[in-house]
Amino acid sequence: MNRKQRDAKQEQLKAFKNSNESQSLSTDQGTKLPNTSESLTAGERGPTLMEDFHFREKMTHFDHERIPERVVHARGFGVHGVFKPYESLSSLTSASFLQDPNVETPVFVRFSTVVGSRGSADTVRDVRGFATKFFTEDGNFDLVGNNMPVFFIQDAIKFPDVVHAIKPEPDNEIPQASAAHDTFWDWVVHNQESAHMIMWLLSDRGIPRSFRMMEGFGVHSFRLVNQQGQAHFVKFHWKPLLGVHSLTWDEAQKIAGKNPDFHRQDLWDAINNGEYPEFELGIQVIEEGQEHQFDFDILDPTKIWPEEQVPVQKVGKMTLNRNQDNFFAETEQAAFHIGNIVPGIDFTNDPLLQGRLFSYLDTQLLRLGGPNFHEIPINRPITPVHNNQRDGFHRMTINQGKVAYSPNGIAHNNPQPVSKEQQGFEHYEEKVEGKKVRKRSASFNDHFSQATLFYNSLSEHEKRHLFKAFHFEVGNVKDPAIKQHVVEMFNHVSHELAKKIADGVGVKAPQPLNEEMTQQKSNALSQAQTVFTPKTRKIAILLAEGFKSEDVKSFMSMMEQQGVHVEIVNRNLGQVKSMNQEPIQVNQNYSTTYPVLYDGLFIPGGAQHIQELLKHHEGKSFVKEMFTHAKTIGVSQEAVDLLTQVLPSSIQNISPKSSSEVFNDHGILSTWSDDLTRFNELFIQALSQHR
Ligand code: HDE
Repeated sequence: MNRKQRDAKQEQLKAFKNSNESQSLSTDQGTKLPNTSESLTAGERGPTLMEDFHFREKMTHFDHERIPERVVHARGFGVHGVFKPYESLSSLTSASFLQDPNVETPVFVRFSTVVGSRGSADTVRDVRGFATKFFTEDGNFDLVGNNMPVFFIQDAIKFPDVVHAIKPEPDNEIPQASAAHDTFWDWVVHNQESAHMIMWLLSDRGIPRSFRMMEGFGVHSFRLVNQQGQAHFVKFHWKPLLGVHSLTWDEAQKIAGKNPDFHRQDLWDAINNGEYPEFELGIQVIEEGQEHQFDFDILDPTKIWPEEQVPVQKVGKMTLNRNQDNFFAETEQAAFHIGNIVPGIDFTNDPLLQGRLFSYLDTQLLRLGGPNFHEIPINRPITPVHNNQRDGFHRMTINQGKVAYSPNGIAHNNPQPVSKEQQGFEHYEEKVEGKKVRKRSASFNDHFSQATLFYNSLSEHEKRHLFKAFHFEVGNVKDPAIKQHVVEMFNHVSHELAKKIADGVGVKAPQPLNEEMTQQKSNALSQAQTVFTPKTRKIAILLAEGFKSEDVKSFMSMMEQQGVHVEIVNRNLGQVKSMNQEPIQVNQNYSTTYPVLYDGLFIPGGAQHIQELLKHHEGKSFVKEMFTHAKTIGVSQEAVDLLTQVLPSSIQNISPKSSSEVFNDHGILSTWSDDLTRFNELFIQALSQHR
C-alpha cells in the first residue's frame, strides 16, 4: 500500500496496543502469576507480609492511576478520523495536507466542555471545545478550536481571571459546570469585551444536541502562506453535514441527570453504527492588503468576519470513523497545542493567540509529567523526529551516539537543518515595529456592534430561548447590583433584550440609550438557517401488550430506510406481544430510559395496548414530556384517543375517526388510516425539522 491508502497513524498506534486475549496473568516485570486475589499472609488469618511484591506493585500502580485533569476543558471525548481536501490549495498554502485531494490525513479530534470537571455532565450550558490534531506528512498541526467563533477576552493575560470567575466559587466549590453565579457575572460586567461571547454562550449554541451537530471555529485569524511566501489572513471553520442543532434548557438539565454521558454516548454509538460524523473545513480569506478595510480589527478575537462580507469557502471534509480503544491512553493523554504548526500555516498578532502559544505547552508539562509527552502514542507525529532534545521523565526513545548538540562536527552536523524548499518551517517575515507598551489598540474598542448583529440575526424562537437563558443565569446571581449592571451592559446590545432581562431577574428596566445600533443581520448566525435532516435521529416506540404489529412494522421499516433509530419502550424489559401474539424485543423500560433522550415518539394502534398505556402514570407522562419539548409525536388509530386524553385541548388538529387523512398539528401527526405510507412520510418530514 502507498502513503495515500494506508492510515499511518493507525499503523503507528498498533505497535502500542495490548490485548489480554489468551494471555497469562503476569506482574509488570513479566513474571507469571497464579493468584491476584489473595495477599501473602503469615497464616490464613495472619498479617500481610512486606515480602508480597505482587501486592505492593498492584497497589502502588493503582495509587498512582490519576493524573491532574485539564484546568479547563477537563471533560472531553476523543475520536479518530481522516481529512481530505476537495482540491489543491497550493495557491494559498504550501501545507502538505491541503495539496492533493487523493491524500487522506489521519486526525484525532477531542470534543469537550470547558468549565466542568472530568466527571461533570455533558449537556451543561457551556462552550464546547473542538480540537483537531492533523497527523500530516510535515508533522502535527493542531487546530484547537471551539464551537463558538469568538472569545470572552481580547488578551490572553486575562484568561486566568475569566476562568477563576466562571469556575465554581473557591470558598465552597459551588456551582459545578455552570456560569450561573455571582463571580462570573461580576467578571462580565467589569469586562464588557465579553458581550459578544455571552450572546453566543446564552444562545442555543451553548447546549448542542450532539457533538456531531455543532460548528467548529479556529477563532483567531491565522495566516496561510504559499510556496512563493505570499500570505493571506484566514479563519478556519468546521461545518457539520448534519446541521447545527440544540437541546432546550429544560431538556438539557434533565438529560444531565438521566444520562450525563449523553454526548459521548451519542458520538460513540454513531461511529459504532457506521454513521460517521462529517464536517467540512471552511476558510475565510482576507488579503494582506485588505487588513484595514473592515469596521472591526481582524486581529480582535471577539469579532467574527461576517460571512456576508467574507464568504466561507468549503475546502475539504473530515470524517470521524473510528472510536478510540482506551479513553485514558488516547483522550486523556492527548496533548493539544496551537504551537503545533506546519509549513504553509502561520500565526498572527492576535493577542489571545499569542498568549495561547505559551500556555498549551506549559500546561502539558504538569499534566503529563515532563517534557516527553510527545512520545505518548496518541501524540506522536507520523513523521520521523530527530533533534538533540534528550532525557527527562519517562523517555522512550533510545538515542544512539555521543552527540547531543548542534552544530557539531563529529556527527557531520546531523540532524541537519532543512531549508524552506525542503519544507522546513520558516516564520512569515512580518514587519513589526513599535514601542514596548501595556496597552490595547483602540481598534479593539467596539464591544457591542457584533453582539447586536448576533441578536438581530436570531429567529423569534431563538430569541425566546436567549431571554430564558439570561433569566436563569442572571437570576441565579444573588447580588442585585450585579444584576442591574448586567441589564445596563446589555442595553448597549439591544434595548429590547435589556428590558426582557430586567423583567425576568427583578431589577429596574433600563432607559433607552441614545446610541445608534446596527440593524444588520447575518443569516449564518441563526440555527434556523441550518441543514435539516432526519438522519441518525432517535425515536421511542411506546408499546404495551396488544399493539397493532402492522403499524409498528411499517413505521420501523420507513425509519430504517431513512437512517432513523428506534427503541421499543415498554413497562418491562423482555418481550411484548402484539394483538396477534407476535412478540417484539423491548429495548428500554420506564426506569432505564426517559423521554428527553429521544427526538420523537410513535404510538401504534391496538385497543388493548392503549387501555394498558392509559392505566399507568409513566406511559402518560412519557407522552406529555415529549409534547412539552415539542418533539415529533406520531399516533395511529386507537393511539389517537390516547393523545386526546393525555394532551391539552389546545391541540386542535387531530384526526377524527371518520377521516383516513393524516393530520399535522405542529409536528403532532395522527391518522386512523390502516395504511401508514403517507403518515410515515410526514413523520420523517416533521422529524427533520428538529422540533
Ligand atoms: Fe484553551 N486551553 N486557552 N482556548 N483550549 C486549554 O490546554 C488557554 C482558548 C481550547 O481537548 C488548556 O491542554 C488560554 C480559545 C480547547 O485537550 C490550556 C487561552 C480557544 C482546549 C488552555 C485559551 C480554546 C483548550 C487546558 C486564552 C478556542 C482543549 C488543557 C488566551 C479557539 C484541548 C490544555 C483538548 C485547553 C489555555 C483560550 C480552545 C490551559 C491561555 C480562544 C478546545 O493550556
